[in-house]
Amino acid sequence: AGARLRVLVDMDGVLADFEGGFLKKFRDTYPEDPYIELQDRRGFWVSTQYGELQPDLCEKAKSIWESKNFFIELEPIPGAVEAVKEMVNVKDTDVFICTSPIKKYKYCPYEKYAWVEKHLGKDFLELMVLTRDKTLVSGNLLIDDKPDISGVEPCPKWEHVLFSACHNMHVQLRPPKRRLHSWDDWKPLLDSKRQ
Ligand code: DGP
Repeated sequence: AGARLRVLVDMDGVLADFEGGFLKKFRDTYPEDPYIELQDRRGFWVSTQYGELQPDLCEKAKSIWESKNFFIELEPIPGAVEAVKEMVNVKDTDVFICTSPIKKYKYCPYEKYAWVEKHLGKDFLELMVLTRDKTLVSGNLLIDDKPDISGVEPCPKWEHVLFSACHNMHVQLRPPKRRLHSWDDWKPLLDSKRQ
């Protein structure tokens, strides 16, 4: 009672449609090459599965998200913009956007800020946390589509709730780990952390 709830929200796959944006640009850029339908995606790393399909596709996949305008042009995940805009106004709740930039830094970090300003507004720039190690960030809840989140802190205080995405649909979670199936269900999830 009296305590505030701190929610960390991931960007790619949770707020921004990385997988959909990737597939569209991959097909436009390499129309002669095979590709993986979203329903056939397995594993978090896109380049790994493409490399298994055909060795040269690993580098071709990377070239897509390393290109200018990839991150800024991602579409929002359905319901995400509305949910986060509402979440920041929930009583006793602090929201941060916690995202790992790719190591090729020419465009990605800038475009992540630009995306947030474009879709959520200037005030949300205050809430950005860019880190390659999310275990360093303290919070009560981390909403993220990556099944395994690790780093230098062995016991992060947040509960990682897996946001469902095409690549993690078939991942079996070990109890008590749970999912957020879509942005339709975010309010009961936050309420469950307050009790
Ligand atoms: P996050 O969702 O915050 O954990 O960030 C992970 C980033 O990595 C995100 O921009 C998606 C991107 N990504 C997806 N697949 C691959 C991959 O195969 N290789 C690399 N380097 N990045 C990938």
